[in-house]
Amino acid sequence: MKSILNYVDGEFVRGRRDFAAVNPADGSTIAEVSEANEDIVDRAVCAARKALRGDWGQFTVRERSSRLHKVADAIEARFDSFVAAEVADTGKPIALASKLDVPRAAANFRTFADLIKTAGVESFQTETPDGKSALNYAVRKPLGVVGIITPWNLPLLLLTWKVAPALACGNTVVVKPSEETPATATLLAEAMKDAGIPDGVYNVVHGFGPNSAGEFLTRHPDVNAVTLTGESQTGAAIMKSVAATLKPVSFELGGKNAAIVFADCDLDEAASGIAEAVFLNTGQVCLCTERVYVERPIFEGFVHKLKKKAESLVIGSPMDKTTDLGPLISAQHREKVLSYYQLALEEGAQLVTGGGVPQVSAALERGFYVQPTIYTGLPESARCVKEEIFGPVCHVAPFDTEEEAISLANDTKYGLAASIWTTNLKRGHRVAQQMIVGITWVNCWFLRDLRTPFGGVGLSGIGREGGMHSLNFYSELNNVCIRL
Ligand code: NAD
Ligand code: 6OH
Repeated sequence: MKSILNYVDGEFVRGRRDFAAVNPADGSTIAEVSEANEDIVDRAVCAARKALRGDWGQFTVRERSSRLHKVADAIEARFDSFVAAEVADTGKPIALASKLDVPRAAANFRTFADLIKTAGVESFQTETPDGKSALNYAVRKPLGVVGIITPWNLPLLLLTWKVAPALACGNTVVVKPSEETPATATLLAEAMKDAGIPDGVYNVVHGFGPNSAGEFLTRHPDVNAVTLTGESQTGAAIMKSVAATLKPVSFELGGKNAAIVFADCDLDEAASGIAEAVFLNTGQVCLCTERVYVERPIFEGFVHKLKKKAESLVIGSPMDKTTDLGPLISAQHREKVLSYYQLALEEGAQLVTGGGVPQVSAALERGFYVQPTIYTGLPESARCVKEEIFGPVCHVAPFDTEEEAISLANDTKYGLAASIWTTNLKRGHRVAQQMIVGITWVNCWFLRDLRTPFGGVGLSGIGREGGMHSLNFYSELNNVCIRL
C-alpha cells in the first residue's frame, strides 16, 4: 500500500498513526496517510521559521520569481502524475483535471512570479505644517510563517492559489491539505525540490481539523497568518482558534450562488452555461449555482433545456475521457447530498430530473455517485433554497420583474458569486452591480483572470485574494516617512 507522508524541512516524515485515503469512484483505499501529531506540526512551523532566516530570506525578488517559475515548470514536467493523483483522490473526470486543475496550479505560480516583479508600493509627497515636505513610501515585507488550510474539491488548484502568492511575497508556509485529498500537496513537495526551493520553505502536515493537524497549525503561536478555503463553519472555528494570538486571516468559504436568467438572454447559451455552473465537478465548486431564477415567459422552455442538458451528462469512471460527472467526494458527503434530495421533496419540491443514485457499472458500484438533479416549486424559505448542498443540484424558480430577481438573488446569508444572463448590456451592468457578492459573471461563469479580486461577502468569506489583493494579504507594509 502506498504511503503519503508529511513533509517537514525537506524530508518526508511519518506520524504516529495512519488514516486511509479513499478513491471516491470505487470506495477502494488508495494510500495510507500519515497523520501529523502536534509535535510534527510544531517541527514544521519551526522549520518554516528557520527557513525565513536562511537563503530564502536573502533571495532577491528576481530570484524568488525565477524559482516560482521553476515550480511551474516542475508541475508541468510531472503533469501526468499530478493529474493521476488528483483524479484518484477526488474522483473528478480526467478531462477536467487535465484542463482545469493542473494547468491552473502552474498558472498560479507563473502569475504571482510575474506580478511580484512589477508590483509597486504607494508613495506620497506630504506637505508639512512648516511649509516643507516629507516623503512617505511603503516597503513590502513577508508576514513570516503562513498556515494554509485547504479543501478537497479543487485540491491542487486551491492550495497553489495560496502557496504561490505567499512564497512570492517571501513567506514560508505550512500547508494542511484536506484529509480527503492529501496526494497532490505531497507531490508538490517533490516539485519544490526540483525547483530549488530551499528546505523548510514549503512544509506539508496531514490530518483532520479539530484536535488534529488543522487546529494544531492554526493555534500555533509562531504562525503569523492563517488562510483557509473551506466551509463557513470552519472559518468560524479557525477565527476562534486564532483570536488568542491575533493572527490575520483570509477566508474563502461556502456559497449558495444564484443565476438570473432574463427573457432577453440567448437561451441556448444560458442553458449551457448554467448546466456547467450547476454540474461541473459534480457540483462541488464553491462557485457552483444552486439557485436559478428565470423570467416567467421563458421559465418552462428554460427548465426543459436544462433538464435535457442534465440528462445528457455522461456519468462514469473518472478515468474515462468522455465522463462528465464523477462521484461525490465521500460516502459521508453522498449521505448529506441525498438527505437534501429527500428534504426537497418533503419541503414540497417538484422533481424535474434525477433525485437519486444512478445506475453505474459493477466496477463503480461502491463509488459515491448521485444523479444530477433539478427541482422547481420550493418556497424561498425552504432549507434546500437557503443551505449550501455542494452537489450536482439546483432549484429553478420564476420571477416577474428585475427588482424581484435582484431581491431573490440577494436573499441569502452567503455572497460568493452570481451570474446574469441577458443580451441587454445596460441591464447586465445594472443588475451585476447590485449583486451582494464578491464575483458577478455576465453571460459566463467561472471565467477567471487571476489578477482580479476574488472572495466573498457574509458567510462566504473575509478578505479578497487575487492579483495585488493576494500580495497585500501575504505581506506586511512598513510605511517609511522621511522629512525632506
Ligand atoms: P472543510 O471546511 O470541511 O475543510 C477545509 C479544510 O479545513 C480541511 O483541510 C479541514 O481538515 C480543515 N479544517 C476543518 N475544521 C478545522 C478546524 N477546526 N481547524 C483547522 N482546520 C480545520 O471544507 P471542505 O468540506 O473540505 O470543502 C468544501 C467547502 O469549501 C464548501 O463549503 C465550499 O463552498 C467551500 N469552498 C470555498 C471556496 C471559495 O473560494 N470560497 C473554494 C472551495 C471550497
Ligand atoms: C471553489 O471551489 C473555487 C474557487 C476558485 C478559485 O479560488 C479560483 O481562484 O479560481
